[in-house]
Amino acid sequence: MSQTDAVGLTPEPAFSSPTTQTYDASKLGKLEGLEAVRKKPGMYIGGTDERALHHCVSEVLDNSVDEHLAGHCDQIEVNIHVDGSISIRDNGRGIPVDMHPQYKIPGVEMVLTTLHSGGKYGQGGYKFSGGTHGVGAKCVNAVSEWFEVDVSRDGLLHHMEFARGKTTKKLEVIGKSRGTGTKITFMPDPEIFKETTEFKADKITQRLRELAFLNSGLEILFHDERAEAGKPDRFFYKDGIEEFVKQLNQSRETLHPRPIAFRKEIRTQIDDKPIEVHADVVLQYNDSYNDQVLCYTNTVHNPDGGAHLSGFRSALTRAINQYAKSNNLLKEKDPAITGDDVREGLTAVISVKHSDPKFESQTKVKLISPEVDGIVGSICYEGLMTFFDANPGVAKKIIDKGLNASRAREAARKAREAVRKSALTGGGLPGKLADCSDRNPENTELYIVEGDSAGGSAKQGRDRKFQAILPIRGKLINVEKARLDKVLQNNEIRTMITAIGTGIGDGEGEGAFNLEKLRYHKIIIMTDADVDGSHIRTLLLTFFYRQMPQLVKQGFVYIAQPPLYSITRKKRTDYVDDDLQLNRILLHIGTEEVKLRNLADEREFTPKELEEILGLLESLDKHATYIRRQGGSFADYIEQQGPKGELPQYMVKVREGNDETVHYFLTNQALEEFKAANGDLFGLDTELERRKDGPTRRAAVSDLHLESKASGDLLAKLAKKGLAVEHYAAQDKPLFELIEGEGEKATISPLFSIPEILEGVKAVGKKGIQMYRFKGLGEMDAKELFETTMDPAKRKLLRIELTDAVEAEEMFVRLMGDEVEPRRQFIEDNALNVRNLDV
Ligand code: 0RA
Repeated sequence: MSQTDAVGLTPEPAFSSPTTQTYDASKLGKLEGLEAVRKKPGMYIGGTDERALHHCVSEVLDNSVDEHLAGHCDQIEVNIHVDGSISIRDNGRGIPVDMHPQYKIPGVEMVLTTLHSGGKYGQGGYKFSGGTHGVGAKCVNAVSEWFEVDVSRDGLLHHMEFARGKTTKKLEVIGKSRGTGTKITFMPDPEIFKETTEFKADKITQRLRELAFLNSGLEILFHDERAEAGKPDRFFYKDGIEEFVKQLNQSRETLHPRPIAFRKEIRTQIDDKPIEVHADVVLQYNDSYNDQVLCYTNTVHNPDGGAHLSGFRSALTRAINQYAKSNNLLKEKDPAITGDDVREGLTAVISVKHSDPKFESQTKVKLISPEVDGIVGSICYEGLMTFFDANPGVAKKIIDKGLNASRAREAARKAREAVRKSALTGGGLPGKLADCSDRNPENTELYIVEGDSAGGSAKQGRDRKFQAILPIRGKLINVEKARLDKVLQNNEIRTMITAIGTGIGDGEGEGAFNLEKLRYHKIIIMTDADVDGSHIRTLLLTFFYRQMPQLVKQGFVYIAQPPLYSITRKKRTDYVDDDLQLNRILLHIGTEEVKLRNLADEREFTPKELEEILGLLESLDKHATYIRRQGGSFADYIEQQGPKGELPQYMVKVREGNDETVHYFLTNQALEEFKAANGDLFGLDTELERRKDGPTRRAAVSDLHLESKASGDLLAKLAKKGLAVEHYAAQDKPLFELIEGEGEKATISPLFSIPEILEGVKAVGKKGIQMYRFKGLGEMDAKELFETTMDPAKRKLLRIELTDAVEAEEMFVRLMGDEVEPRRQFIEDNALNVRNLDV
């Protein structure tokens, strides 16, 4: 048993090698193909929506993390590429590349294409495994348009390619390698992910940060190559979940500066089967009124808790009451401190690593291994008692907080009762509410609108059959900083609770939350697109999250999305949501206004051809931007085309003092030769190593094989349409003419290069329109407000999804807490909020 103070905790040791396990033929079932995964993606990756898309990244990551847990990997690097694909690289042992004795295919092919479980190459030998026993990567392969793997092993770099789960390029050695590791790159298949195939950087960094917290000593790098160039994000926490707890509490005042940490490793037997359990618990009290306890098993989050949570909770209650009693800190008349009371203001993370964990369901939301309750319970009880004895000042603070909580709980119960009574006796619904006529909650929606003037427009414009309007005024009370009894005295809050109908809180009995009484199945927050609006929206969300969490978790809460711009052209008005859409519309309008003539053959492109060309140029532009950001020039890059039209796969930037030269290489072999001839420059072929300082003459290698393939395809398509590759760079004589207008009045602009086509058309699009940027809801009249934001046929509602407790906590605490700097930083980091900032 080691109970350590936060500062003294040593980094987690790498776990020993996998338990040895003998593999024999009997363990190998029939080889099954991956068609099953494509037919039933729900069964294997949990669906086909955005969540499932990101789940794929987690699946591949889990394999790398398993390598770390087995003690073979301390670095993982994740890159989102400009074409929308993603790669995950680790420095583990590398997937085996030798031939399987029975099936006569390489291990890596077996691991990535066949659904057998366990056995040789099946990763059945891991002591702790977060992944679904290695089925992860093959399922991802099955749902990828293409999938590539690079394995460094035995001094060689091996490469293989797949498409939709089928091998398209057999295993081959494409170069030499130092060290070992695996890199998997995949492009999600739009045939499977019909909603979206676009990776969200914040969803991914969230998981990466969490993994880094849960695996102290593991360094994780992340780079979104689609965004502005810059340093990769680095996640590395020497002190693991202790730093996690500190971060969760970073915007709060804490009761004691150092988190309290316990850890223990246990080997025991269950039904004659040896098991190994490592338990890690860190906790720290803050001055808020909410608790946050996060539970993990083998680095997988268990939102419904389970055995570890119950062991922890009862130990905490027991230890606090025991210490209070034996030190005479409880008075005669004081009520016992309950479990709810000791959790007020508590932040904790429990991380269990278990060699054979049992979960309630496939989704792993709840751990049910019974022995964990006792293991976690005993280390927490003993640890806390030792800590309290050594730190009586902190112990007193914690107990006082518990006593206060217990008194406040009684006050809140009375306040809640009062709200319920006034709702019943006060004639029912609040006067400010304009209710709808339909009484079936499934059909109806409640708009909570900021300000009386927008409220007025909404009342006028709404469809009164199913749309109810509740205007709220001014600043709401900040529920993050006030105790429940105070919150419930606030008028806006009481009105809202009455209108919604469910009551609040998580207790039982009368007045407590009851979902069946929900009066509208859509609760829609509609605020201005400015700082105040975003603040009010966050206050409302915080209130719902704290007091009606089921409402949020079950997806009844929405945010209205008023348009950002209106565009008027030829008397017709369109509404535009964001800058991306604006760009698309400008291009579209431009295409309608111009013709493009190819001077090589004097032929005019048809409008359809022009539209296709612009689409190709937009895609190409992404790759060009990427290469530019890496320090190259796209025109130079294209000029280095090989004899069969192939484009370079590598770029090397050499810097000597202030001089910089850029070299392009068609193949890995050509790169290797250059490396051999310039030995002093190298040892720098990964992003990780590139950042280290080197000799005065330095080189940076960029892997462009994705750009090479994608740009090559795009250029070939453009060439088919008569746009020659050589004309990407500016020429002396004009290549094309952009013609605006008809006959006499037509204006003709000469274009000297291919990229000018895109710019030219966009500029024309801008000319013919009037653009207006909305600032507040009040700027729209009743009809406009209904058409753009409330009409179910046209509006876009953003449903609030709370899949991740950490994310929610972080958002609410940062936005609502006292400290200004984290709030400012958070708003800057979050596109969602930036979109609503009035700039
Ligand atoms: C099967 C067996 C071994 C390692 C792996 C798979 C492995 C898979 C992935 C996926 C991503 N990174 C990975 N790293 C390793 C054991 C290899 C051995 O015993 O050398």
